[in-house]
Amino acid sequence: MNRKTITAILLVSAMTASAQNPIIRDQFTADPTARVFNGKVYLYPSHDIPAPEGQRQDWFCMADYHVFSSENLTEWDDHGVIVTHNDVDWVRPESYGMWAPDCVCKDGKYYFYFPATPKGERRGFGIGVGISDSPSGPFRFESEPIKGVMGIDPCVLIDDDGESYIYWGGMGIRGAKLNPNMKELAGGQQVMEGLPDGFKEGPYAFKRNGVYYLTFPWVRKEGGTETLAYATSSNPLGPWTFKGLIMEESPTGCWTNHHSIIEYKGQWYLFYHHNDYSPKFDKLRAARIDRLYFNKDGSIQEVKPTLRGVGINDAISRIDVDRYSEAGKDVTYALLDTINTFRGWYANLGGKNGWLKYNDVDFKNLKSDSYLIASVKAEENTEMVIREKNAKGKVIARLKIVCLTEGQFRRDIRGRWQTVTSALEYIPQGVTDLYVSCEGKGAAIDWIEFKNRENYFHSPSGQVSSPDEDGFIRRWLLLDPIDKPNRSNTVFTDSYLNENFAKEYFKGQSTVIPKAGQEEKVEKQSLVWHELESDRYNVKLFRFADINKKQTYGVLFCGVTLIECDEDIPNVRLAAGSNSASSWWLNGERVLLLSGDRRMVEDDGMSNRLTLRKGINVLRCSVINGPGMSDFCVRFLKEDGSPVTNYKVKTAE
Ligand code: FUB
Repeated sequence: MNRKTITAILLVSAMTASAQNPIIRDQFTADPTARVFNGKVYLYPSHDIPAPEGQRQDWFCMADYHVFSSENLTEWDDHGVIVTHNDVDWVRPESYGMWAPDCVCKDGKYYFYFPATPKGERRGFGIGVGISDSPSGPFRFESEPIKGVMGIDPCVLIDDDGESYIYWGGMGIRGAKLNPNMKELAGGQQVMEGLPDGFKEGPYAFKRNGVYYLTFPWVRKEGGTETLAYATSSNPLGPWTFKGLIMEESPTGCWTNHHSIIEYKGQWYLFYHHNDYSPKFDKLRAARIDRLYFNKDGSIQEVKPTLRGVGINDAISRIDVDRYSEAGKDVTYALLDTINTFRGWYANLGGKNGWLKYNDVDFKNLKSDSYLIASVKAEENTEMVIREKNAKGKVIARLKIVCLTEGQFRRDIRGRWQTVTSALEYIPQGVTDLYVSCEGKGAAIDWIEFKNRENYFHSPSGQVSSPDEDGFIRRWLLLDPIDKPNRSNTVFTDSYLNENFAKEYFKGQSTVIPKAGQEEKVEKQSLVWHELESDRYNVKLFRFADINKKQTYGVLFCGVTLIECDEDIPNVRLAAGSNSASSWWLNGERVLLLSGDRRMVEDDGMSNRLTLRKGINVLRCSVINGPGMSDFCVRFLKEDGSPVTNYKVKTAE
């Protein structure tokens, strides 16, 4: 048999983590068939794309299939393209008709069923099979479609006794038994009996508590759009008893719906699609999930589509609160960008009913030293309050939003959107719900994210350390920042710096080796020396000041460290970078000045050739900064540019 092997691209990307609908947020996904394999959920959707030139612009256009998988229904891995319309022998190349697929597992083999337009046909569909040892492929594709089947939307049910049945859409919903090889009909096919009148397609069959369920998209009203409906039977091929709706017509006007139903970790889920990312053209759809419940008598409770979807959102991942689980009646939401709709939505809050709730946020990864950031905008100065659970819940944080008018330029603002941060008043425990309200006239919110403060430093252990493998010196004595109230960095000319770096701010500044905890009086300031080891190659001075609750802007930092060498190391250069200007002294002699308003770049400036003497060498630095972040990195380099690492670093003789 002539078969083709299609190699799946392994794990193309990990999707963003927020738990919300739609679930895939970087491409269109329709007709989502979910299956549970090996404890994970695998998703086999169709892949809608905007029609290229030469193709019908007003119709479905699908060239390939991706496979996705998830363990928590929140993070979805894209395993890449498993097959395109140009890869299968019997499929007409460039036919763009890779409609709703399915995949099942039997005896350790995975069978991927898909409709496509056969060669030689302009329209019409056959149903093909690909076989693999893994749910994400690669699949080997049969060179012929399944004989006797013309139609779309295949679905396969494997019964408890090992017999398999295939269902598909085409002049009603049809079904037939499959041969054990899973690629041929075992006998005749039949139209499924007992289903209501009206257009039907997209069958999805499953068995629960000995009852067969046949679920399907159904147009119940003349001129209407598709609902999801179901029927039951005691026989896999019917006749069926119609039971009712699973989901009403799409509120966003999407003409089609198409679904699958799985039980995963004790909960039933409905996968379906709407046209969230393409509100004006419903042939570009997006897969969604909501919980599904059965009544005691086996009937299915109607599922209301939600923005929130399912899954737990880690508090330290972005939380798109505009995909809320509940909201006050005046809350509205809108796309951030009507061209690139994958940028998502924002929610407008304000007034008495300006509240929303986002459920199931897990705080287990949030540490006590944490804060909140949020993307917001406001028409006038206002405050948003994040509480736990409801309007009376404990306040977690307050977001003060300053009204910024369009055109006002700040680095973190696009138009009037801004990122604001807030300290936390309270940290919830475990999984809980968030309640966001706006206590002003009105404001919009896109997302929030809780952040653990990073560690930038730790206390040194042991008397000595070494430079890191790249030669950067991380152990330092740093003095609390000296007040130098510069409002801008443009003043950092050589003459200004020479004067201000040469100035004696405290006694013994250029001669004494301070001790950790030692105090210095600088005018009215009482400053302390801190001994630390930087977690990074660059020493984050802004963070150092912030952690010690000292001023972060308009400051001068002083640092001292000791370089202990077993022998002279000649012909080395001190290479430093700093934000902003800095001055460097080795053994009392100034060896480098980095002037001007600069960012920290490694090896930004280099000294002349130096000798690191046998024994202790004292390295001092001063870094001056107006507004903004401040840091430095420093190392010694050999003549050939490689780092010098054969010495010890310490902070006490
Ligand atoms: O995705 C193309 C077709 O639209 C599917 O095969 C149908 O079920 C409908 O969703």
